[in-house]
Amino acid sequence: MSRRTLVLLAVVALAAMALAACGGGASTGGSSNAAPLNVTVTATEFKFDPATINATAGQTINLTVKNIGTVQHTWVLAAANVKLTIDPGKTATATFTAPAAGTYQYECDLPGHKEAGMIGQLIVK
Ligand SMILES: [Cu+2]
Repeated sequence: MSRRTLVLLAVVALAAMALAACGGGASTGGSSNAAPLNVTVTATEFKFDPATINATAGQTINLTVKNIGTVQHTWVLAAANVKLTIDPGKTATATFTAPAAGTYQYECDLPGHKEAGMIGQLIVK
């Protein structure tokens, strides 16, 4: 084996290692690389539609809540520290980051509303 061949082999080996390192770095991005989730929830007496939102841990959620009912409602997700208060006929928005994997309840926290059915769940995977 000539000296030139050995040098060539060394260069090829180094290039392969560099590629492997790059590949490893790119794969650590994980779930936070998910595209933002745009979701619109309507609030009426007394429910949210949809009552289930699916997201990925670390995902940015652009939430719009439309109150198409006749009284004021709120949309509260304690796990992400989000609270919106929406007057009838109005729309409110919030942008937040999906928490770690799990199932989290959101609700309208006005007296009696949650009990009447104004709850939903954020399912994070
Ligand atoms: Cu309500």
